[in-house]
Amino acid sequence: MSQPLVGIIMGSQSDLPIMQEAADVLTELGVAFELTIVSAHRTPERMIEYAQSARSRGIKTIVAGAGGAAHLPGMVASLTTLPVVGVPVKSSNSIDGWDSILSILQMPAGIPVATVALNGGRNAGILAASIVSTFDSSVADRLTSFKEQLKAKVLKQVEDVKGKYPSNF
Ligand code: RP5
Repeated sequence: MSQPLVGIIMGSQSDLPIMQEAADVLTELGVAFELTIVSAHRTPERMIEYAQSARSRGIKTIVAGAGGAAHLPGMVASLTTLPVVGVPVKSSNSIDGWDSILSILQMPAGIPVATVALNGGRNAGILAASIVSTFDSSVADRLTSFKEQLKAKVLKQVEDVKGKYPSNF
């Protein structure tokens, strides 16, 4: 197995369906990752150990997801100089998702967390791959074809609606 470059962590197994989307897109893009559960308030010592050891274990960026009063991404960012991508999760204990969004997004100046949309596991994985692409050109090449596929999909939609609706473009 190749050395994981992205560390995916989450506060609970209940976050897994969302965080699995980060894992899936990293697999599609050929980026090695590790995935585990680290809870900021239930396993604080484990969180400190994870964040402080990540760089020396070869991890280049951490994708951290949590719901409710979601302190995991910010706390991990405070404990490492690696870039941290935060995923607000709309969990069972979440009011409506805003609690998680604001807890992760509104970090005070000095400790940034690159926050994606609510339940944005897939975008978090793509962002992590982009970070890896800054030093791995094969990942950059795969991201280029990934974006080409997105473009081709939309151009196909343009053809699909052409003729059915008026458009001068
Ligand atoms: C957070 O509380 C977790 O990240 C999860 O989103 C939420 C609910 O956790 P469980 O009660 O499902 O373990 O800490």
